[in-house]
Amino acid sequence: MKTTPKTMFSSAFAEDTYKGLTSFPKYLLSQYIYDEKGDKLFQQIMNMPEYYLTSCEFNILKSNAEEIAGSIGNKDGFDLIELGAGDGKKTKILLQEFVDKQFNFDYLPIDISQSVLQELEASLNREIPQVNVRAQQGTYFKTLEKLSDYSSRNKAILVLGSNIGNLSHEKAVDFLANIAKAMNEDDKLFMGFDQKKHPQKILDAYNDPAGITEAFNKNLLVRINSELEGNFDLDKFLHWETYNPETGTARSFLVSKEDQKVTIKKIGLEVIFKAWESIHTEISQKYDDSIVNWLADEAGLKVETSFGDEMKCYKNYIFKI
Ligand code: AVI
Repeated sequence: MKTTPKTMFSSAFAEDTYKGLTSFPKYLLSQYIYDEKGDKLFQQIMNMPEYYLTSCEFNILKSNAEEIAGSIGNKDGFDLIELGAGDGKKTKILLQEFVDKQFNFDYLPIDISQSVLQELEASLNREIPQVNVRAQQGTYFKTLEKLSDYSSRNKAILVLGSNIGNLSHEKAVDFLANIAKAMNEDDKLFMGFDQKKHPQKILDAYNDPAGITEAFNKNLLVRINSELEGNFDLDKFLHWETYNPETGTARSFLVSKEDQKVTIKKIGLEVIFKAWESIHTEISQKYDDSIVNWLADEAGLKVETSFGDEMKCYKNYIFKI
């Protein structure tokens, strides 16, 4: 493998790719899956029958909209801040409920993707024009640091889709602690956590026969090819999913089917793969009440209440400080 001086990296993506592919074992960061194509593939994943997370959370919101809106909304006026807003399909249930209840609120969706925010704003203008939208583009962590610049009143913070599951427990505690720091006494955090369940159901959700999840995972290689002048041959890698029921961690890999050498020109790297060597690409953590309570405790949050679906697949928790 060639080594490269650190100063030549043109972006965080270039530097993280270099670090990940020169480590042992090799890894890439799942956050880089999400460019325009990655966003579209994730939309498709959310509509797959195997990816139960979306419909479970949708059903929880639908069945409990009134109680949830009453618990997280504030009659004196508040900002509803959503981290990782996506297409807002599930959030619209709550937005409609707040509008019906005549709460005085602004909706602040935050997402890394500007195009996702534009589409969300346009669809809200069409569907629920009464909602005052103040979209913010940015990463979770950066936006949380500056939250007091955007919002000076009571806050309800939403993180849906079990997005926290893509973080290790250590990073999840940091994330929750950062949210807790931004919260005042009357503020609420409403967050989705995918639950431990039959391991086969989890494996099926992350390994669909149509190959959408495979394309989503391989989008990391597509991006390296196009943005860093790499020459990964996608067909020479296998999408592989594992689930450990002891820890509740689903892990995604790309596995090299043969001995091969890949060149990534822009970071001056030649990567040697032995046959069946892996690149770890993503974790999707599954939870139970004791893990969620432990994370909350570590981060200085308290669970106020939770809402589950009938199949016990998924839960949304309300936290306060
Ligand atoms: C965004 N995140 C919560 C998804 C998940 O379930 O971990 C990303 C995903 N990866 C494969 N399928 C969906």
